[in-house]
Amino acid sequence: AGWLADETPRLDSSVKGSAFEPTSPRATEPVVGPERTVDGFAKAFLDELNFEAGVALKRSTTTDQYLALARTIRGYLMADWLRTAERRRQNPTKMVGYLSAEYLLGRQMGNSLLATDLGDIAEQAMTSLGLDFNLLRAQEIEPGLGNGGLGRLAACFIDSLASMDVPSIGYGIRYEYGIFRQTFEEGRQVEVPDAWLSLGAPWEFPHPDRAVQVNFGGTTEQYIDGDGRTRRRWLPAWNVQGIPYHYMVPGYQNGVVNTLRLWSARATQEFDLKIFNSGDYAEAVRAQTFAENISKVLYPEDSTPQGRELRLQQQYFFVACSLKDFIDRTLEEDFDLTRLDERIIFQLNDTHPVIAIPEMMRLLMDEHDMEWAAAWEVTRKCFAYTCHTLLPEALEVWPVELMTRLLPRHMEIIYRINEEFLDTVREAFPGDELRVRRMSVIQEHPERAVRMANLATVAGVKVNGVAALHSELLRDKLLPDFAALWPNKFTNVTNGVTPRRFIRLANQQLSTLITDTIGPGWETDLERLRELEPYADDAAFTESFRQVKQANKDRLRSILSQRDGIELPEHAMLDVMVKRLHEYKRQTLKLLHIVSMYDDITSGRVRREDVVPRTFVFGAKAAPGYFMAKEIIFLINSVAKTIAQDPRVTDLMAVAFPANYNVTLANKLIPAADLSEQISLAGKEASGTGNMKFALNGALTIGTDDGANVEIRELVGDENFFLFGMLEPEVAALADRGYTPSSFYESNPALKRAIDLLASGHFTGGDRSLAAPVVDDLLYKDRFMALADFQSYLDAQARVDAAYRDVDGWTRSAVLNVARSGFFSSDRSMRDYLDRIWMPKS
Ligand code: GPV
Repeated sequence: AGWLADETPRLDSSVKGSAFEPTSPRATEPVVGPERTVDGFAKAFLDELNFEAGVALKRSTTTDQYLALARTIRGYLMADWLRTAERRRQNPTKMVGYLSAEYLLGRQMGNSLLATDLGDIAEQAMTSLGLDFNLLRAQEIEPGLGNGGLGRLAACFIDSLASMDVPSIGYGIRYEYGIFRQTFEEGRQVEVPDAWLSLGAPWEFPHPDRAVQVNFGGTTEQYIDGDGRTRRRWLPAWNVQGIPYHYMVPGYQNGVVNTLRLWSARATQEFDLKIFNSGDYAEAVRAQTFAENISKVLYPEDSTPQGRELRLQQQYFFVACSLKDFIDRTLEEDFDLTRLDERIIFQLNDTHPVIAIPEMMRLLMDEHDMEWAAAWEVTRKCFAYTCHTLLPEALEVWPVELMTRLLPRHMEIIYRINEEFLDTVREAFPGDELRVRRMSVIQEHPERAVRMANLATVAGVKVNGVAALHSELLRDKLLPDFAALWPNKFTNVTNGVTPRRFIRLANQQLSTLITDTIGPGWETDLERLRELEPYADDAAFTESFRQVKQANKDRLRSILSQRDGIELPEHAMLDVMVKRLHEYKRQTLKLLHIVSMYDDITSGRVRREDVVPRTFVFGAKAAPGYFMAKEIIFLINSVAKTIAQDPRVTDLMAVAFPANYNVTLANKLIPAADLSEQISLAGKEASGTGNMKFALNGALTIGTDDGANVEIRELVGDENFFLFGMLEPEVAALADRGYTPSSFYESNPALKRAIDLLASGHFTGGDRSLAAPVVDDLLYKDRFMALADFQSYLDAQARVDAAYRDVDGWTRSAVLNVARSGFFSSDRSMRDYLDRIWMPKS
């Protein structure tokens, strides 16, 4: 019987040594990957296919082959992964815990091949077996576990942390369905579930044996503990299990493989058994579904929180799993939890994981016996908060009623944190009760609710914005009261993007040209792109650079033809606007420019020979419940279709809106672009990261003085950037005066013509009502002042045309954009976080 008991898998990971592999001699024995030769690779592949999948090559499907290929590649990473984990365990130091509800990873295979430098070997091995390597690569459905910029930023950051060998771990949610797949029906967005796991999941490693329990609901009570102390405890009503799934995060050819740990919800066995034993089989299965709903689907709202109960359950679920996971790890080395800040700094990726703060307090006090003061002392050193927005409506608040029902113990803790905090405020600003109300973690109106950004700011060691302008506005406009109290808490870390995925992988030809010109190594030292500057005037180099751009355009044309049946002209300026559909990003301003150009040509206002031919490309998903965003998508598609069918303009303009813009498509689109559209209303886009990817791939930006555009322009130079629009203070002043969009319409003939043409039904089959929602909003609301910036935008577009006609001048500017954008590597962002927030040399 004893023997049997030992064989029973332990589900409680608080049992010492079970949460992580024991450091027995066995764990340090060398792990040897397959041989790095074509034959070695082919043999490993066949082993996967034959012995793991149980399929003969001759009978295998493309899916079988893709899965075997993926498993073969990950086999080469395994030794490095185990070695990295062991090295970190042997030498425990302070780690970075990145807490993010989203990781927009993109395809894994290309990145793994690049990290291991196995691309050529793998390709030759597949060819030797008679298989089409590129067809197999195309099988992968990208893990779309994020909405847009925020999720993709998290993916870039963990790539950089691995490439820089920073001890770190990413924590998040393994959504069974990621961001929806977008299709168009009659020009309108239709959402299809993203069943990304349906073909098998070769990149993940489930560890059901390391499940963690997460509690919800119930009540709290007072009790007297063994030492006669009065304490409080949580009596939860229900619970679920979190199952960790591990993903490899390979560094760039440096032998480091970090871990991304994503949690999946399951019903607890205890829960199950109780109901099963009661005989109610159907009820037991229902309970299981209920639990598994928690990690079922990614909420598709980007920057506009919906305040749904399941969303709060998701947030608490992954945060509770992650904190327990990490604390158990430190306990393994008998670590004193009052010094936890010497082992971890948790970075809060926006407010989504901020419930981690009261959860840490609860763990330390209720589960590890610490007193309030000691627990607070350490908790306030373990978190830092990144804010990613300036839109007040994007700041998460959770109703007290919901919080109390779902997390009653956390609500108590939040009240106490707030009480002590407000005492501090009153001490610093005696008699200023208005200020106290503004700063309180609890809002009273329109309903009592917890302001998550305030909670994060109270508890965090630092609060950072994501671009220089944003960090300033965050400090001075969004959280000025907090800045007055704690000026040193606020800092900036400008975002960045990983050059591995967004230059090396996306733009192989440019990468080769760069390496041929300045030598290798720039992929991990991106400031070295500066060495390209002298070549901006080198005829041979600029000719090659132009050829690379044209090759990328040709590739894009063939992809869009195959993928979407879109046929694009061969020679035209490629003008690209790809990002989530949001009114503040102003896709409608771009649309007004297109309609205006169309009107100029069809009315004969411009001579055809004076027109610079353009291809406009849009990529954008709208949140399924965002009415206006969906109307804008419909209108763009309507304009695209009308233009494609109008012989008066087809040789001069085309509009393409491929459905389902995602990381995979971004990698094909960005390297082909000539012009990058970054046209948000000044003061609304926190940073933008697409803007960086375009500049690094040699597109010129037309943009407002907003977010990271400001820094891009500063670096590449005014003469290599098309600036337009009001500056943020002008926007604020206009808003204060009172903005009436119709006055711009009345006084600007070009604007009036464009809007009238849109409104006329010309693009909507003669039906005016189909264009009305967008047109009326622009005329009577226009919250983001597209009409106010229209003329300035048109003028800037005229400058773009003139610049593009000068082929050499344009190429020079494009080269300088590449050469001067090295600052935007996410490696630099990670350096900044390390120096200013995570490991400051005090
Ligand atoms: I708040 N962002 C996002 O993608 N989702 C969100 O919920 C929020 C912000 C974006 C910002 O809009 C971008 O300006 C920024 O570049 C990006 O986060 C990364 O910081």
